[in-house]
Amino acid sequence: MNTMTRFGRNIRRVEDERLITGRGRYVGNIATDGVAELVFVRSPHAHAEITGLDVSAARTAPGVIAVYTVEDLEEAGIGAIGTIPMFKRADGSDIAAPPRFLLAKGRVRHVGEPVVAIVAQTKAQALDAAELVVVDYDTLPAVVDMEAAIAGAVVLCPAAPDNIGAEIVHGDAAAVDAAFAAAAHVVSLDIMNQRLVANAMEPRSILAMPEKDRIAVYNASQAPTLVQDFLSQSVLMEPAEAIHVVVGDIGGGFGMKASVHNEEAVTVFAARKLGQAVRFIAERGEEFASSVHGRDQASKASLALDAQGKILGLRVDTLANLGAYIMPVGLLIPFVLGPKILPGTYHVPSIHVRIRGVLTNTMSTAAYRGAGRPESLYIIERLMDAAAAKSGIGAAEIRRRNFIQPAAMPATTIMGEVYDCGNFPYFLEQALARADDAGFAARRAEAEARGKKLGRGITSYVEWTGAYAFTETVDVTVTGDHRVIVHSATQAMGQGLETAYTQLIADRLGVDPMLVSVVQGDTDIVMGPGSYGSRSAFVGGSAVAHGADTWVETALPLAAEALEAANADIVFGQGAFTISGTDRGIGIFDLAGKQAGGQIAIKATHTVENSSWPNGCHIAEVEIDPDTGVSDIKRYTTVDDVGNAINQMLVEGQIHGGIAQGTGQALHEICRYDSEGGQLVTGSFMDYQMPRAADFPSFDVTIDQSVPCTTNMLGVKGCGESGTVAATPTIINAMLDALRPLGVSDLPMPATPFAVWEAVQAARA
Ligand code: SMO
Repeated sequence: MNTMTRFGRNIRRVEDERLITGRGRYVGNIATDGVAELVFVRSPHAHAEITGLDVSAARTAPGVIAVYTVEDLEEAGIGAIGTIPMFKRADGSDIAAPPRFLLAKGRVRHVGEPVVAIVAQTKAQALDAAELVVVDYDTLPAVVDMEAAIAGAVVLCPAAPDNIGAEIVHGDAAAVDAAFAAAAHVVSLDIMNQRLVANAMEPRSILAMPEKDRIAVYNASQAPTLVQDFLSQSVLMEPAEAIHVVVGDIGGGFGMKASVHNEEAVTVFAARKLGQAVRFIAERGEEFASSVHGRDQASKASLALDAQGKILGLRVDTLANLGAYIMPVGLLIPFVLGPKILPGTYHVPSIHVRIRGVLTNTMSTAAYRGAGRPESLYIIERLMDAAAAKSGIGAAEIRRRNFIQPAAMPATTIMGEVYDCGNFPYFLEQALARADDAGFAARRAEAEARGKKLGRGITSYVEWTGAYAFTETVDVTVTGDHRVIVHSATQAMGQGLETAYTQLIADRLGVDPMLVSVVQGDTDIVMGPGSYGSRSAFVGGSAVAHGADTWVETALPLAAEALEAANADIVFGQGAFTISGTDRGIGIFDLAGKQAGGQIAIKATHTVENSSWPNGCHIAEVEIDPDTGVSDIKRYTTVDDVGNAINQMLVEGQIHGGIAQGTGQALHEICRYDSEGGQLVTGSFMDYQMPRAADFPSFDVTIDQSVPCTTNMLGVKGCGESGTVAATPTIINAMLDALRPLGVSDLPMPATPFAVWEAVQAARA
């Protein structure tokens, strides 16, 4: 593989030495002298009226500094947090949801809902005091399953007797009806994208340190400026400038850390109220119960095709579990962001999609790696394989017949999105060759001879990046003492952004990467949307490159002055300005040293033109023991189009992690509530299975840079989530391919050995 890129060398991650030698700086590493610890008393019930609340014993317990309930919040003017008023119910009435208070008010609506906050000198004292809080609950029937919820047995919000908080429809029902009426083949599937827990290695963490006129908030957040805004508007009612949000290293975010949770808000409230530093670091169990969950969408999906296997229409009816309280992105993901890629890589002439957001007695759902795209891609890719099987056309061939062709780019999809570029047929063929298509039949026969079933899943995926947050601001400073400092408000959480930005700036300015420092996570320095929707390299990277160019433009007249030449005669290259046609010049560091203050600093804002569309093809071969249901991923091959890769090693790392995470959904993970009482059944790693290294073969990943993105100056498309989007259908389709000869046509996720064994037994019976 070509290891050179147009951005320079694939340098090793510059952040790793710090991280692997224990010099990472997480919230939990900040010195805690004089820092009070905050813990929560949480609801043990899924649904209950609070009939009595006695915190008096807790207030006088040893070490306790304060005990807060919702009354204290309301006294400070902190009311219910708003939802998204732009969405409506089917009858046009306003979006309906239980009011989200930061601490429960009158009623609890899911297990783990924070009810009381206790601040004490030590965590042990806070936990002891929590034992002394008496909460009287009158339990109510709870509903956690969406079908039961829309039947209205238990009502969470009187304005939504059917528990449908809001509904949205995309597309043209009449056109789809006509397509289905004319179809030669129709396939329909009930598809469950089960609920998942983000499980970042580092739990949610926050430390709030009030100063006289300001407050410093150290928080593991993917979106520091969003935290600042939320605290300013909904918690402290202080101007944003008074709130200094600082983010150090983050031990994984996966979208979950893009939401501001109640716990973080209450911690900041407590610190401000007490005038003292307060910290909250979640326990693992609290992460399971009360960090925003992902997915949880149930779809009835049908695809209509003509006799040649060409798609005529797509119909999807989705119930999206919002939880008890609506988090803003929890609604945007199923309603808007996910459906945009329902057509996938295919020409879909008609579409009709209905999404109903359902209120249940569960934790809120919100962003989780991929955020809507994994759900949608899973739907279309499952349908394509079902159609391939039903029509006998085959998984690769049916895709070939339906791809949006490269010559049609830029292509506007039936969802109204513009794919700027993409060569879907080429990526399929590349991946088939790389995955040894020719040898598959022999491998399958060999497995058969051992009593095993080998299947192959082929996914042609596409997803969007940017999340419509297309603008980013950077600072670039070059100093006389040989440093280049870049400030970006995008936020590293493990991706390697420091490395990617270092490479970009070093390449653009022609300096040694060792001299570059990338500074992120400080709202006093630079503000912006943060990192989510795989936007960092795409939007943030473009802004860094633009910042370098802006720096050169700004410094050029200064160089002309220093060299006593006209601007027009100055050229820039290799870290120096020179007078064109001569050997007279000045290096950027020398030039910076000559300026007042010994540096040249610029601020630059840049906006990319539109979304980008990472795509490609993933192929897995999975072997199943039909007698035990145990599956084994034998091969996993990808050819990924991320546009230009700033650093292939980083991209491969992102793809690897994405495959593991998407496979987690396919085979291992599920967040389960008991349908009777609404208890969280999977509240620890004993009950919630994460994928492990031993579950995977070595991945064969090819980054093909032949189709650069046209919506940004770098030609990059992003890669943080694409592996997750592609892997889930790849694994399940491989398993169904293996089991179809036995009569199995569907598998639930996670497709555990037991689930597979059951499906095989049912088919045999
Ligand atoms: S969960 Mo992603 O940051 O769209």
